[in-house]
Amino acid sequence: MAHCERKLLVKSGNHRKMALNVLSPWLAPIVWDGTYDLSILDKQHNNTRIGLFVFAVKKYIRFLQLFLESAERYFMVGHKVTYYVFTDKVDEVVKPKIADGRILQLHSVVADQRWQDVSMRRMEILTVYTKKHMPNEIDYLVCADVDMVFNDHVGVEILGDLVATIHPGYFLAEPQHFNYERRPISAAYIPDGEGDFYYMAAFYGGKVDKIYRLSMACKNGIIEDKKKNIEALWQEESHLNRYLVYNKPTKVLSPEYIWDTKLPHGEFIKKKRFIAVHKDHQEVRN
Ligand code: 48C
Repeated sequence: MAHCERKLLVKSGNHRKMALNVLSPWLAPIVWDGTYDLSILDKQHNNTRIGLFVFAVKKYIRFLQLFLESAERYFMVGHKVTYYVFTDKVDEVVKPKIADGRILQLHSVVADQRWQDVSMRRMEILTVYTKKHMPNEIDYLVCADVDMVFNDHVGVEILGDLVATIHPGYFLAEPQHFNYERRPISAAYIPDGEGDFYYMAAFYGGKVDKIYRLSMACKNGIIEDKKKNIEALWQEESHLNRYLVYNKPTKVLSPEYIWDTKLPHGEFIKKKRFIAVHKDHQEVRN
């Protein structure tokens, strides 16, 4: 959809529809199709090393093969990529053909009993790997959910110091309707009136050091809440949103970068680049 069409929609109605802009209020780019020249960006990044971090624990191992195969087809093609795959089932991983210049690292991780804890464990693992291993191996890190599939180009246009993706279910919503943690007792608390977008924890990234700081803050917030025997509304996604209110992303990705075909307003999303694999949540999480 051309930018001017989107701008017209922003004007209509009293809603801000901030997500349809191409710049955030703090002048961070909001990446929509047609707003960048990939040939220029690819030249700028011809030596850049990119990491893709993903958990595939317990039953979610079933999503890994398609995730990796689709990443080989659409994610940073032609660039240096290292996959950081964490699983409790290393011996069950089906390794797809990996192109030259790309590496698959398999790491073992404990399988927490609750799916919420598995999801939150990602932050703890990130604090370790962004501190110790990744600085010497990659320049930028992208963190993704595994029950997703790449469906169109995802390239160096997403790279930046600190990058987050607008949640496809909330890109036309007003901040008071965002799914923020609203209990002041939680470390993920965001007061009414604060916050710009509702970001989804299924696709975010940045420079390795920036992800170290983000993951440390989220891990500490999760621990603080656990000590009070509470858990944020959407686990580490709540803590991610809290962090990004006070540490604004330097680049924001449109819902082209996290889509779900079950959601409304798909007409705004000309390229559905990374889409949710439909599953029986009840079955796959227990
Ligand atoms: O790998 C697992 N195994 C689990 O049992 C639960 C979660 N996870 C990881 O955490 C996967 O990478 C999931 O994509 C992620 C949490 N995200 C979701 O369950 C849905 N995408 C919301």
